[in-house]
Amino acid sequence: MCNMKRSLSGIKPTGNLTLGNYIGALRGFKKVQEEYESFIFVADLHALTLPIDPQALRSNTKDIVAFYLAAGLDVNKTSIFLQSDVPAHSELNSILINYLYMGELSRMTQFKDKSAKMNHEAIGVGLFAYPVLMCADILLYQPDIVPVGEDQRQHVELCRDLVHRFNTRYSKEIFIMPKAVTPKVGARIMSLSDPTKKMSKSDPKGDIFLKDEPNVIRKKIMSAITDTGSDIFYDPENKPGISNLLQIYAALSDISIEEAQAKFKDIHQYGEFKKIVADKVLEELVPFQERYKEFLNNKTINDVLNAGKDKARYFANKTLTKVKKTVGLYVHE
Ligand code: AQP
Repeated sequence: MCNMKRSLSGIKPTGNLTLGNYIGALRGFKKVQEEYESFIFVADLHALTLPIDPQALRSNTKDIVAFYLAAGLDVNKTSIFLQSDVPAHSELNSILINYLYMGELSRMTQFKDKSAKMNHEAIGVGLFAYPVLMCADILLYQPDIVPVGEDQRQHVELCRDLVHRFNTRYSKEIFIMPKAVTPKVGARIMSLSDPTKKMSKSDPKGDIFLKDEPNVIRKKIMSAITDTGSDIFYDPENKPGISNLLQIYAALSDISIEEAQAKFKDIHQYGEFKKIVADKVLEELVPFQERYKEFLNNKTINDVLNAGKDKARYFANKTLTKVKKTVGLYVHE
């Protein structure tokens, strides 16, 4: 058995993946698998928390697997699987839902943001309880780290509270304490049309989609909202648009914001700056898109998912059994 530390993360197939998903999550998964035994899943059950067309859900799911492979996930290092292929996620969810509180769940930013746009009477229970399922997703694999973008940090913090509560209640280390790991640069990519808002696949205004044609990506960057000045420096409060583009450039160049800023100190035209940012985005995304198309059209996806499912079920069932015994459920052969 492998003694490496473990990592777990996932993406929900609610729409076309964005540059935010790429920089905040996907891009980091490849690095993580070099140091951690890695589990990466498609959070398809989470996608049901808001109404979604079944056909779109299926094709988004396949897309994400192809994106994982295109991002360089190696099936010998990372188990890639579907959440719905591992029944233990739903089973652990049924247990953990009794260990989290209404007050905690109602304070989650994602729930508040998404439900604010809805008629109170029609807010789905699944949307409210989303973080419980996310706790189950994480804890089944006993990961040391959970690589996510900044918006998911709060859910991982809630999971940490749950681990503390659960382990204390049963006076045993049933769950290992997971830690959210966000990228140093690019943990919250903002919308290009409103850089005070997160770039989000379910609110697609101002998004760069990973499937956008290169000319569309360039056009979107060239018309990104900025302020009226002409100097390039990082000031998210007063220059959110320029700061967002700097962040994108720095993240894709694997340099700090300060280094990116220094690079542009002699440029005093936003147009010239945007062109360099667009070149950088395309340099990264064009080969990525080619690999994605190859994976989407060959037959490896099902094999990858079958192998991932077997490994995930093995680990998940071990944890589930341990939890069932701990809480007093009668486990028998
Ligand atoms: N704008 C972003 N910047 C950096 N990271 C981001 N992530 C999402 N948006 C950004 C990270 O991508 C991973 C997958 O996210 P998810 O699909 O689980 O859902 P989410 O966090 O709610 O992301 P979206 O794109 O906004 O989805 P919808 O619109 O469906 O709710 C996570 O690690 C997330 O932090």
